[in-house]
Amino acid sequence: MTEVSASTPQRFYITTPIYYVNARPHLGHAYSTIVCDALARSKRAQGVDTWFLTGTDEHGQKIERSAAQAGRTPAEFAAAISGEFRSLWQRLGLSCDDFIRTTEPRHIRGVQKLFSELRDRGFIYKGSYTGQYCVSDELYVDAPPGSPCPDCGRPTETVSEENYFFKLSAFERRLLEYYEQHPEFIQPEARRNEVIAFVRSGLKDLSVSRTSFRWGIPVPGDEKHVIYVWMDALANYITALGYGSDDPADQERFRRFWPADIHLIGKEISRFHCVYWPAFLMAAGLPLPRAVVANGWLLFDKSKMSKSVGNIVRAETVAEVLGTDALRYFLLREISFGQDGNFTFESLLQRYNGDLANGYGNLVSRVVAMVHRFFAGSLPQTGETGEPEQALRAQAERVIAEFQTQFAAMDFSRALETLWSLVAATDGYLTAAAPWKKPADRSEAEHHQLQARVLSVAAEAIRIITALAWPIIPESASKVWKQLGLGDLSQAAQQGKLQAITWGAMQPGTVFAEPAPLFPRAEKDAMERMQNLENENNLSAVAAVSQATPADAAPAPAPTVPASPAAAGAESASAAPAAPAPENPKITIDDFAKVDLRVAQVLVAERVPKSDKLLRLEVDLGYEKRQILAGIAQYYEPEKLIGRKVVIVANLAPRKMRGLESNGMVVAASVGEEGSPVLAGFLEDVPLGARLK
Ligand code: ME8
Repeated sequence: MTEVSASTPQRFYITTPIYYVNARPHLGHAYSTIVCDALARSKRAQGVDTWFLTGTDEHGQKIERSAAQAGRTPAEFAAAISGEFRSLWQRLGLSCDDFIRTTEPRHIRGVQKLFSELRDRGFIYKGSYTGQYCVSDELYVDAPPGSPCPDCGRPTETVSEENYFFKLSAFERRLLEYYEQHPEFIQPEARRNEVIAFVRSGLKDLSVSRTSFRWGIPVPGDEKHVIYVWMDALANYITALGYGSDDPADQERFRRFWPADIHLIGKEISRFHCVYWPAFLMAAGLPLPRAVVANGWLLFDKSKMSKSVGNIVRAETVAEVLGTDALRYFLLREISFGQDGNFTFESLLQRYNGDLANGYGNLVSRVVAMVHRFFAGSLPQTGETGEPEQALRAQAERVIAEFQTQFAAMDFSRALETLWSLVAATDGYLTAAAPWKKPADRSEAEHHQLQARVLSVAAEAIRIITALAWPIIPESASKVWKQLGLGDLSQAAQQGKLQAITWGAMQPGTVFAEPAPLFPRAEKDAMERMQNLENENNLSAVAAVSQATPADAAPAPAPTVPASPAAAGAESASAAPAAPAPENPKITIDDFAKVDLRVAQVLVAERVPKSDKLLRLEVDLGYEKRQILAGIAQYYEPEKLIGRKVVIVANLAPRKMRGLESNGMVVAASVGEEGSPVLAGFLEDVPLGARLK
């Protein structure tokens, strides 16, 4: 990537995509947000006035439908999931300066102003649209009826509506010129080429309003229309700063930080950010962002980690078992930024144990322990140095320069590889000098001198590694800084006190704090614990989404109900029916026949130790007995289930939870606001093993 240098070295504005609230956050969302957090921290550490924005994208047909499926109003549903994003970012210690929700009045006001501005300037006109629309991607698709969406492959729907159109076609040439003159605008190169090819193939005017549903921001003055969700969403980057506000403080923030330095996004939304967004801004007469940088996809089991594929891993799981820094380090070190990368629990543990526990963590604890043991915790004078010390210093100076260049170019994996070469070199230096053992032919005084030299030099190298690693592993780096007797690293970094990292700043006499564990070695059970947490979560995910109430959500900075009467009307008009109609795509009888549903009788039912959700059942199918784990412990007393006939999915692949294998799944209706499970049963007597078809 090309380093994005800010318009003035004094300020830096970075944004994540705002995430849809149709599903709960997973590692893919955490990845983009962690990358932004690391960049924002690094800028702040250099003394740059930094603004880091994230948030949630809450309008549109997709959210309206997800809410209906969960039996909630869109406003309630959006508040609950948005709250989950916000509290996860807090739990992961992400340093965002603002979190915008598109249902906030400040955003609604700004979007309406942008729409009016574009209409007043003659770039929006009324027409009608008949064509295909993909609800999942909220994308107009230029293809005949019945065509699948070219992006996600799902069926498109035919819409025929009176719409407002944006004159996108008028910007074709200007966009191409802009890409030409600003090669750093779209990164990496592969995305740039795709976008240029798309624009060269010709741009049609874009429909920017919808009339067939209500969950959106009303078009000012024509409120049967809601504004197209992508125009609504993209505008967050300016409305969060204060665009559309009369408050002088907001106007000042907007002047200070716009245009953005980096819009960080996932590669699948490049077109929206690199074509539509700059065209809207050009039409509104606003400056364009300096760079749109796309991360690749995090893959799990070989496909893009996503809720709809059902292959997600949650950031909370990794954070709970290995800590947030382990997650941050892994994502930035393992994935070559800009490309797709695999997530596996095996590689996570390998990196954790290899680089963090045995590498950096072990180095720090050895040096800190020896300073306590041999010098009562007070850093000794270095004294005279020789060739090994000079070599280590030269390497440290090389690493500082290379790391900073690679990090600024967003080549995080190489930057960390470079930095960890200094961990290895310091380790090697320590091992070669072996300050912990005195050879018989060395005098006490000479040995003491060697210990002083080696430990003070190693401590200096650790200081440098730690200062550079802070944006990536802030929690652990802060702990190390304290152990080195240097005080509060986060504060120092946030105040821009790490601007020049040079060799030789450790002062003799500095009093070290007590050693504290950094990265305890992860044993075999760590993997199982993570897998168990994921499996249990999958079991309870559906119920939890429908159980979550706005009260669970972290408080939003502003009220969540739309401010304008029209928007409030839209909200009540879209209140969900009690039993929402299913809207899954149709399947054939052959598809259904693949599911082997059978009658079984519960022989044993008991709680699974240390789990408040799981029951362990032994069931009899007539032709065999088997063990099934069911996430119903909060709803059924185990004793009352014994002898009961239930329906099970008999051909579900076995999986392990809490170390126990589950062979099948018990079928239940998900009922009411709570999504409580109610087990399927029969009025007539049925033999065990009978198939449901
Ligand atoms: O697209 N690998 O929201 P979204 C890497 N609301 N990154 C991933 C990922 C994965 N497997 N899965 C998700 C939207 N992401 C719109 C954006 S912006 C004005 C509106 C990250 O909830 C990645 O950054 O589908 C991706 O672009 C974003 O989450 C998509 O989040």
